[in-house]
Amino acid sequence: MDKVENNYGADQIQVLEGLEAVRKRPGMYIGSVSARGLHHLVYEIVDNSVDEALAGYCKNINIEIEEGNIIKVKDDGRGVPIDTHEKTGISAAETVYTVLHAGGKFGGDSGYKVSGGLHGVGSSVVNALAAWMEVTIEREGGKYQMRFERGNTVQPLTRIGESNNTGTEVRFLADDTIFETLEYEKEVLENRFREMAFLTKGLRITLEDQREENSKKVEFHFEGGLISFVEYLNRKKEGLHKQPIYIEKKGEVPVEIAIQYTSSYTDNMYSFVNNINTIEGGTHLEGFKRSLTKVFNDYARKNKILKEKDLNLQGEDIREGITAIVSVKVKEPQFEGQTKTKLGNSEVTGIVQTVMNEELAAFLEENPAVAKAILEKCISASRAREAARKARELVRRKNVLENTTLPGKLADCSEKNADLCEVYIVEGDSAGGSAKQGRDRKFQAILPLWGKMLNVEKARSEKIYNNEKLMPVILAIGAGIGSDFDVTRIRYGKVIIMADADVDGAHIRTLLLTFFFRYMRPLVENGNIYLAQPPLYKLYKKGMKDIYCYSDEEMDKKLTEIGRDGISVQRYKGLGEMNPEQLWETTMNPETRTLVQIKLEDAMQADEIFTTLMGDEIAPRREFIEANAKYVKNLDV
Ligand code: TSJ
Repeated sequence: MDKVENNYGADQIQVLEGLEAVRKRPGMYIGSVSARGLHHLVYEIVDNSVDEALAGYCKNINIEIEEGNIIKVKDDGRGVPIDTHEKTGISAAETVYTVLHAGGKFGGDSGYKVSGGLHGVGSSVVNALAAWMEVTIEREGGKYQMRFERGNTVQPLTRIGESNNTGTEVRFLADDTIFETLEYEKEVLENRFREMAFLTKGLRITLEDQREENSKKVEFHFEGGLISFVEYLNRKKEGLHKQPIYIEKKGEVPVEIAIQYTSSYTDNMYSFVNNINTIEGGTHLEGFKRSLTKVFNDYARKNKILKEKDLNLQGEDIREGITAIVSVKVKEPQFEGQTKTKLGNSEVTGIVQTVMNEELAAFLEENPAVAKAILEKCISASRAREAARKARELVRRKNVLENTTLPGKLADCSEKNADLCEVYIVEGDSAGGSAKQGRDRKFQAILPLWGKMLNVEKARSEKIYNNEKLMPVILAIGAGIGSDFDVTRIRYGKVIIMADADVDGAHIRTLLLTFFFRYMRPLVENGNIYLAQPPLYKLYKKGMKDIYCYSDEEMDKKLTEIGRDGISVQRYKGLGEMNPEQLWETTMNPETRTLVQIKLEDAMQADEIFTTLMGDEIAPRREFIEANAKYVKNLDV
């Protein structure tokens, strides 16, 4: 705190200017003022309690969404220090809420703060963006309270009673003049708190949504920590071994890892640094992957599972079907990458590698049956990869011979700059025909799909390369597939899935999205995938321009506006019912259409959605397809 000036007045002015900047440009501090930014406020506050738990002083965190979207967070930690700063005359507690980035400057922390980390912008930012905030601290035999409005202190820290407990409680209402919405989504918060609880073994987090009638408290508390986490992620999959492999090493850089293989064909790895999800991976994940490959190959050779003449298993073979969590704690994490979610500290690679080399090798020695089950799968993955490579070569050679790289049914566009081009993937020949006639052939290409769609969730990659329905999609996009996929080579900036607004259409959409997610992930991450939104209804009347409605609500609204007199309603059952001009006007014309962009920022949720949608269990899938609107929303969050 040595930069605080001796002059109380001047310092206060500086404080207010700081928070005013936050209110002027909130996006700079919390990313956005959408629902996402709103939820960030809660994370920001809860992270402080989690820090207190990491420091070993807090066991319970209780969160409530009160009526009117007021958030309450209460922990049983030591309570924010209340002593008055001798120079400023302001309590330490008040400083936390009113000085930008003041959090973490107090002593006695765990050293691995979540807050002050990636999204740790400090509680003062939340305060600045709250219509009001009320803080209650129990500490040193007393109960203290203070209150702020839009970041300004309206009641400084005051002793309001006695208490034998310790802890911190914060209640706040986000400022509706800043945020687009104040409506919290319970599931979004739940997912976050569940993850927090998995990552902090023993911590008990509860959430109660009092906006609901008969609201119930949900509790997240996992004595198994990361072991519980992988069991949870695999709960709809079939494990190759019962107990997850668990590795933990305390030290300068504490490392915690849990692994469980499943019978699925994809890998599912998540990494964390100081409890922050490193979506782009980084040095810790690199160390993990290197060691995984080495240890399994060494074990397989030593135990003659791989013969001398055999090639080594490759990393991707050894990761097929794996679910793994890698969690490290780093004192001064460097975050890199596009979204600043990639760990850059180079020393961490070696540390994770060493821990894994020792502990995983020891585990395999002690559990030969598990080692054998996993290696059998790796070997068949390796064979499948080899078969896929041959199939791919075949495709390449065929293309060279026939001198055509594009599928026959593709109606390509004339524009050559991929950024300006779009391809509509259309189910069914009749809709494909209308789309071909209705499009603007300068920049819009049409690819009609036919044949049996393959469920990629249940098939290994070699089948994908030979599938008659997916092959045209791969060729049209023109950027390869799987580990070969190169997003810089895509032939269209927008890949638009156009399917009917019914259950079959939902099925096709899901299959294609799953395929893109599993085999062309960068396309999804880049935001190149869109869903076309065909209208559900047409309202028409003599002498009136046709009105198209894209939802029931929109139709109700329009009917109220224009009155029902003499209006006829046509319900579109499929794209095929529209003529080319209508299809252009309602669904394809960039001036008038609506596109839903698919964005997958939460890979974990996406994996679960696709496992549910495409896996073997039928009941959850039916529920999911019935709740189709919600599913698009989930993908969209
Ligand atoms: F964000 C926040 F400041 F608003 C906030 C902080 C919100 C909530 C719900 C909890 C907390 C918080 C802070 N809980 N526990 C703490 N602990 C400390 O700030 C603390 C306590 C004692 C000592 C010490 O050295 O004695 C040090 C610290 C940092």
